This record gives sequence, C-alpha cells and structure tokens, in this order.
Amino acid sequence: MRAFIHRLCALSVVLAGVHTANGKPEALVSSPGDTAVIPGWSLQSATRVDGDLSALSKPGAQTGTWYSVSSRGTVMAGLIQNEVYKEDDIFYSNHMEKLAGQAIFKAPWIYRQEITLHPKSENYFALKTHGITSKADIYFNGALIASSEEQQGSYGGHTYDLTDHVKDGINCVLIRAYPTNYLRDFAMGFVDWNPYPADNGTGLWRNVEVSQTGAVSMSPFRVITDFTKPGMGDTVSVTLRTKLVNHAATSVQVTMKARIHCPGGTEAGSITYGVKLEAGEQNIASVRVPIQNPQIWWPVSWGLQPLYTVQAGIFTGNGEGELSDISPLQEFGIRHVSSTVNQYNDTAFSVNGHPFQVLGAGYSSDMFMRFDEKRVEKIFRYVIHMGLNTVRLEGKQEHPELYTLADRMGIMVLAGWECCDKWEGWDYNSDADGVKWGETDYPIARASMLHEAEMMQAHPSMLGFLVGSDYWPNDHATTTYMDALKKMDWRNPVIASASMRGFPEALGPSGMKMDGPYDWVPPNYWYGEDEGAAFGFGSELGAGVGTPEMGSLKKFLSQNDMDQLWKEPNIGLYHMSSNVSSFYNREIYNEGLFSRYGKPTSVDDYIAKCQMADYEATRAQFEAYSARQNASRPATGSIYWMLNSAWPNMHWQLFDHYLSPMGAYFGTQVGTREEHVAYDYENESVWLINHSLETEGDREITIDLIDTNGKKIYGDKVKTRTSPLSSKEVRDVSGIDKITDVAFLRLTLYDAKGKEPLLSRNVYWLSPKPDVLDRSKSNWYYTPVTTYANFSRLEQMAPATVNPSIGEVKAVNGWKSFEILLENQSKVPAVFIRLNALKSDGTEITPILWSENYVTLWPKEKLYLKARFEGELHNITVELSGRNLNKQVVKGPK
Ligand SMILES: *[C@@H]1O[C@H](CO)[C@@H](O)[C@H](O)[C@H]1NC(C)=O
Ligand SMILES: *[C@@H]1O[C@H](CO)[C@@H](O)[C@H](O)[C@H]1NC(C)=O
Ligand SMILES: *[C@@H]1O[C@H](CO)[C@@H](O)[C@H](O)[C@H]1NC(C)=O
Ligand SMILES: *[C@@H]1O[C@H](CO)[C@@H](O)[C@H](O)[C@H]1NC(C)=O
Ligand SMILES: *[C@@H]1O[C@H](CO)[C@@H](O)[C@H](O)[C@H]1NC(C)=O
Ligand SMILES: *[C@@H]1O[C@H](CO)[C@@H](O)[C@H](O)[C@H]1NC(C)=O
Ligand SMILES: *[C@@H]1O[C@H](CO)[C@@H](O)[C@H](O)[C@H]1NC(C)=O
Ligand SMILES: *[C@@H]1O[C@H](CO)[C@@H](O)[C@H](O)[C@H]1NC(C)=O
Ligand SMILES: CC(=O)N[C@H]1CO[C@H](CO)[C@@H](O)[C@@H]1O
Repeated sequence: MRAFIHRLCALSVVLAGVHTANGKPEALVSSPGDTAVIPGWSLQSATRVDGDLSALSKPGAQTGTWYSVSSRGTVMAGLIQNEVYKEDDIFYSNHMEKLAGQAIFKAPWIYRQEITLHPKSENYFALKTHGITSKADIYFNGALIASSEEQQGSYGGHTYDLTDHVKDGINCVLIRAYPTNYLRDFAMGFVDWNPYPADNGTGLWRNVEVSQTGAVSMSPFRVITDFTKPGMGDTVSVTLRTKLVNHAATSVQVTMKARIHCPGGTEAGSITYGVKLEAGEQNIASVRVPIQNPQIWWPVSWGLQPLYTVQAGIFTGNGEGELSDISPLQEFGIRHVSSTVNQYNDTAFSVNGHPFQVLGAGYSSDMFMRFDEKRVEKIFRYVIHMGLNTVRLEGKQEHPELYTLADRMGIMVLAGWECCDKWEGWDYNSDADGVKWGETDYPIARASMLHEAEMMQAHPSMLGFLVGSDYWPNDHATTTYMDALKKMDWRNPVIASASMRGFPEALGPSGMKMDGPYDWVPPNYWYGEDEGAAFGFGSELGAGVGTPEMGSLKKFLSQNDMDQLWKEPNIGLYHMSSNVSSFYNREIYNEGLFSRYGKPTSVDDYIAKCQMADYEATRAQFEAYSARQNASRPATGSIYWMLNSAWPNMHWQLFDHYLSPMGAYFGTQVGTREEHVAYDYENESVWLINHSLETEGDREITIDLIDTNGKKIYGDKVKTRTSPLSSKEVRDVSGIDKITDVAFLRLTLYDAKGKEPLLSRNVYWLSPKPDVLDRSKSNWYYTPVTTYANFSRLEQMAPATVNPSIGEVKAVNGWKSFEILLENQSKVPAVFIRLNALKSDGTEITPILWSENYVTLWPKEKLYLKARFEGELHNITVELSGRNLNKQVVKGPK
C-alpha cells in the first residue's frame, strides 16, 4: 500500500493523445471508413477522484496525477505497467497474498482519455466496446452515453452513437469500470486454477474504438462456404454477409464494392451490391462469390493454411458517390468442420471430411489478462512442436489476434464459456456457487454470444463453441445462445457442455466426458476402460503434472518454499491451485512419486524425480488416446488439463510461465508423434500409431528389453504395414515377467526399406508389475493406487559416461540451430538425460525447440538431438544431467 500511495504522488503523466509534427493534435479518425483504437488511458481509483464524472468527462480536466496505461489493460495490468507492483516481486513466494482484499479493489476505477475529432455534416461517429469487466458507465463530453445497465460483462461488446455529442477539436471519453465479483458478474474467473488477481480482472481488458462513417456503416464480414471435402469439383461458393445500417433520417441508395484476394495476393473475385436503405434501416447484405480452384485450409499436421481476404467499401449512389464506410480486412479459409455424436454418445470431429482426433490442451490467459501477441505466438509454436493440434479456451476468449495466429499456424480452437461462477448459475444447478440468473442476465448473455461469435465466425481455426462447461445451459440460456449464434451465421459445431451430466433438448448430448483425472494417476490408467481412460472425448483431463525445472523454480520460490516441496509433501502451496481447491497441495502426486521413485534426498533430487514422473504421465495419456484412435469405441479426443498457467505455477501445464519446457512437455512430444510406436502398460503390447493422411506403407519395428546392467531380456523385430489415421497392436512384449527390479524397453520404428530414417524411438522404464489401480474408488479427480510400481533400483544404477559433441551453428531467418551427438560410452543405459542450453550469462534459453529431450540411451548407443531458437546468441553452453550421470557443461557452438 505504501508503494501505491508513493506512486500516486510522484506520477504526473499527462496523456494528450497523438500529435502531428506541427504540435497540433491529430484527429483520431478523420474521414468516413476510419476506425481507431483509443491508444491509451489515464487511470485512477474512483476513491481518489473528486467531483462528478460528468464534469470530469469534459475536455480539460486535470488528470496529471493519474496513471498512464495502454489501450487495453485491467486495473492490475495498469498498476504493474506503472510499477506500483513489480511482477517479479508479486509472483515471488506468497507476496501476492498481501494484495488480496484491499479496499481499493472494492471500488470502481476510472479510465479517461481526450481525443481530437473534426466532425463534418452527414458524418456519424460511434464508440465501440468489446467487453469491460465487470460493467461500466461511459461518458462522452459530459454526457452519459451508456450506463452500467447496458455495458455489462467481459464480453459485452456494444456500439454507441456519439454523433450528437462530438465537438470540433478536443473531445473526452471517460469510463467508470465497476469492481468484479466472479459469482455475481459475467467476468473471467480462474475458479480453482490459481489465486485470484486482487482486482478480479476489473477494467478495460479489451480495446475501445472510435469510428467515423457516412450515412451507412457496415459490420465485419461473416463468411460461409459450401465446401465440405476435397474432390468436390473446382469451384467453391463463398457467401459473404455484413450488416448495413443507415444512420440518416432519410433513405439512401448505396453500393457495396468488395474484393476477394487469393492467398498469393491475386484477385479471386469482386462484388458490387446495390441497396436502398430507408431511414434508420438495418439490412444484411448477403452475396455469393464463386471461387475457382480453391486452395484448402488444413490443420498444421495435414497441410497448408492458405488464407483468402475480403474487404469492402460502401459508397453512396450507384458506386460513384462518396465513401461511407470500409469493412475491416477479413481473412478467411476454405475448409469444413463438423462433429457427430457417435453410437457411444461420444463427440467425434471431422475436418475436411477426415476424422480429426483432437490432441489438445487447455489454454490460460495471463493472470492480469495482459496479452502479448509475440508471447502467444511462442506458446502456439510450442503447441505445434509438441504435436498438439488444438487448444481449448474455457471462458478466456482473448482477442482477435489469437484467432488470426491460430489460422496462420494451423491450430484448431475449441472456444466456450467458463465453468462455475456466474456463468453456470442456472436455477437447476445446485452445484454452482454463482448467483442464479435472472431476467436481466439473458440480455448480457446474448450480447456476449453475439460479440464473440462475430469475432470468431470467419476464422478457419474454429473447431467449435461449448456453450457450457461443467454444466449445460438451461433452456432459456440455450435459446439465447443459439439465436445469437444463428444471427452471426455460425457454421461450426455448438456443444452443450464439456461434460456428460445432462444436456438441453435443443442441443442433445455433448459427447464430451469430464470424469477426471486432474491429479496424479499412473501411466497404465489410460489403458483402462473407466473414467478418463482412452475412449471417447476427454474435455479436460490429465495426471495433474507440469513441475517446472530448478532454473524456473528459483525465480518464484524462496528457499523455504523449495524445502517444503520435498520435506513436507502434504502441505498446501501458494503456487498450486487456489487454497479452496482439491489441488492446493501435492499429496496425491507426492505419495506416488515417493513410493515409485524413492524418497527424495534434496530439492534437486525431488525435481529430477518429478520430471521422470511427469514425462511418463503425459506420454501415456497421448499414446493411449492415439493407440485407440480407431478402437471399437474410438478415442476421439483428449484435452490435457492444462497447456499453460496464468502465473508461475507448479502443475497443470506442459511448459512453465517462463516458457521453459520440462518433463511434461517432452512426454507429450513423444506421445503425439505422427508415426509412432508405443507400449501398452496394461496389455504388455506394442502399438503402431499413424496420425497421417496419405497412403499405406511398410514398416519395421524393433523391440528391446534390457535390465539396469544393460543385459538383454528380450528382443524382437516386426515387419508390418500401416494405414492412415489408424493404430493397431502389433506384438506382445515378452519378458516382462523376467524383470527383477527395473528394466528398460526401447521401441523403434523404421521405414521398411532400410534403417533410416528413424521414424520414432521411444524408451520406457518398467517394473515387474505395473501400478495397481483401485478403479472402484475413483472420484471426480483421481483414481487411487493400491500398489505402486517400484523404480527405486534406478537410484543404485552404475553411472554412465556420455560423450556429447556439438556441431556447427546454422543461422536461418533469425533462427539458430545446432545438433548435438550423445554417445554412451558405458555398458549400462544412460537414463533420462536432460539437455539444457544456456546463454553466456548462465540463464536458460527460452523458448527453445528441442527435437527431443530427457532421452535414455542404450549402452553404446549414439543419438543426435537438435535444438532451435530465435535470436543472436553467442557462446552458449549446454548442460547435461541425468539419472545416472554426473552433471557436465559442454561448450557450445560459437
Ligand atoms: C472477487 O470475486 C470473489 C468471488 O468469486 C469475491 O469473493 C471477492 O470479494 C472479489 N474480489 C473483489 C476485490 O471484489
Ligand atoms: C446416448 O444418450 C441418450 C440421451 O441421453 C440416451 O438415451 C442413450 O441411451 C445414450 N446411448 C448410449 C450408448 O449411452
Ligand atoms: C485463502 O486465500 C485467501 C485469499 O488470499 C485468504 O484470505 C484466506 O485466508 C486463505 N485461506 C486459507 C485457508 O489459507
Ligand atoms: C484400426 O485400423 C487398423 C488398420 O491400420 C486395423 O488393423 C485395426 O483393426 C483397426 N482397429 C479397429 C478396432 O478396427
Ligand atoms: C488387450 O488384450 C486382451 C487379451 O488379449 C484383449 O482382449 C484386448 O482386446 C486387448 N486390448 C486392447 C485395447 O487391445
Ligand atoms: C502412416 O500413414 C501414412 C499414410 O498411410 C504413411 O505415409 C506413413 O508411412 C504411415 N506411417 C506409419 C508409421 O506407418
Ligand atoms: C523396491 O525395489 C527396491 C530395489 O529393487 C527394493 O529394495 C525394495 O524392497 C522394493 N520396495 C518394495 C516396496 O517392494
Ligand atoms: C565469446 O567468447 C569469446 C572468447 O571465447 C569472446 O572473445 C567473445 O567476445 C564472446 N562473445 C560474446 C558475444 O560474448
Ligand atoms: C555406437 C558406439 O558404439 N559408440 C561408442 C560407445 O562407447 C565406446 C567406448 O566405450 C566407443 O568405442 C563406441 O564407439
């Protein structure tokens, strides 16, 4: 609090908007068709603002002591931007706890900005919001243009007419954002993910825009195509729709002229569309354009992502008159997405006519809703590099940029509303804490759905929208959502909820299961027949892993916090889920870890063991779902809970907050491989997995089982054939019963023509008996284990000597890459070798794309690994560590 007041007195930033070279403020928008984001704001707590807001919303008021913040940002984001709070500090240990419950966050906050406009007669001005948390009063030049009755909800986007209030010269926008309660308001809560931000996400988390038009304005285009699958002929019909509004008090004749461009930039078609609009009339302009030899958009693993664009202007008269408005440049793709609920009531998606098995993970926004497009791009690169094809957004729909990135990168997006809180406060739902919906809530739900559907509609990356999460919307809410989606020409699947608890008649069964696990289960769990095991569609599930490596832990945990990790395995931890949740401690995880890998002897030993357990866990989940992609009850999809965290966290992530990949990441990367061989822990057998689309091929698989001394237990070679999008069990693994303590199983997959290329190589550590699950005692978040696998023999393994040699650095397009050859010089396997590339100052290079990591080498085996990263880094080193290896640091390429 002291820091807070100190900043208040010290700051005297005046945001005066954009200036031209001659010092005169430049108009934010100056001619019809212009739309501009209000570029920044002055921010202050309402408790520190004197006088009435109407007066304060007139140009010239003094806001010199206010904070200067970006175009979009919650209150906490703004305070961090102004260094009232420092991210490194509040994310450290439990420092954020002291922010919770402060009175300043219980009061409204004011965002204010002056903008220059030069109105002309017959021009119209509008203010566009895209959601303000939790609700807001909006003033313009002294007038209240929208009250908090109307401007409600994080997704409530509205357009307000400013025309009568605009002055020539300086104008002022002032927004009072009200504090947020997740149970009462349609906001973006974190439920049990992490501690809540002190402001509950209050404020202008999205941009506010001003637009200038002639008499007629147009909305962004919605795009509909009749494409369903390749081979339909050489023409696709594309229908483009936009809402035209006549703001004038007289009728007008207008003409819309649009151009569609091919991915390469050549023109694919054009439209001229004339219409007469009566005074105040709204009209949906709908035009069809044939596109010859269409270029089809594919998810990243199946092909390219060609994107077409459409943009239009609207002119008065028959097209020769004045420009009235311009639509935003809209990218779209030609592709088709559908879903069915199969005979088992499981949802199965198709993309371009092919069954599309979802291998995905749950995305989280930043805790303070900060959005950095570059960061999201890095996250999406990791998604692709891990072999995932989908992200699920649960109630965190983010900004249009996220969908554009997904379109360009070929990642599918399953969006939807948030679980629990206000969003699921339907009268029938006795499980939800949220305030029950009343009559005034449905218009907010409608505005939210309209706005988000309009934003998402044209994006080829959209796989579907889930109108409920843990629970399904009641009938009134279902109708509200469905009407809004229809109005926005929604063309993708709409799913009632992410669970099978029930469904509204209008939508039918969701076909998605939410039966856990969320906490630790052993790898063989996934090969079972219950709950989250590999059948049907798991909408959010995983073994709850994602432990960061030491380098990251030291950034956010104190020495005491780190000691607690292994010395007090059952204690609640601030960097786990929130303190009211079942996932506040690591009790279940730690019991499994200590029993299977042996009691840790230090924090380093604890983290090293965690990495092995995490790797096993994510690999098994994705392998089991892949193995059963065409089983008699197919595994149609799996969303790992979760992809990333809102802040530095200990679990539910595949890489950490600092974008450092760890065991959970590399287990996923193996488990999702396009062509793969996997071990079925339950059936003691080998599966051949194929996620690719093309024709059949011959393959050779090798199976090797050795003990901890490197002695052979079993070996075999299998020749087989493979077909697209399917998996089959090819051979039992013999010798599991001959394991005395721990054995290593290596599976390799080669092209049948010869040894190279190696398509997949996969090493397991196995104990004579797998873990024994008590499936009758499963609950919503895990299945208990009665007897654990025993890997404690790993602690007494003879040390291995591994000789690394690093090759030349290659630089291409701002990226650098190098190869590293690992060579095991010993007679014993070298177990779970981690490579960590460091900058010259000793800090970890992140993000980094390793071809694989945490590898286990056979005696005398050689293996090449590749690393790729962005930027100009010199004098890097690579640190090598492993289960039975002394840590060594190798000088990297210059
Ligand atoms: C945030 O929302 C929770 C309900 O989910 C509420 O208990 C808490 O008081 C809210 N915080 C603020 C600052 O209003
Ligand atoms: C699928 O769901 C419907 C509706 O609840 C139910 O009637 C039917 O029995 C279910 N089928 C199966 C195979 O579970
Ligand atoms: C849980 O966290 C809240 C908010 O930080 C705090 O007020 C409360 O005392 C905590 N409860 C427990 C049991 O630690
Ligand atoms: C899955 O496809 C493979 C062909 O690659 C086939 O051998 C196997 O029988 C199929 N599985 C089922 C259950 O149909
Ligand atoms: C596992 O093996 C059993 C017995 O051989 C067989 O009935 C079952 O179908 C196998 N399971 C799978 C998933 O292939
Ligand atoms: C998977 O199928 C594709 C197309 O059938 C083929 O090109 C590829 O070789 C197959 N992969 C495996 C592992 O057999
Ligand atoms: C686990 O394995 C170790 C080494 O092989 C052995 O000494 C120990 O008794 C085993 N523990 C249990 C509970 O079986
Ligand atoms: C790299 O190391 C060499 C000495 O080995 C030194 O001369 C050079 O300045 C270093 N480069 C950078 C960028 O640190
Ligand atoms: C593939 C291979 O055998 N690599 C080396 C393993 O280590 C021994 C030394 O112990 C070397 O002689 C091998 O070349």
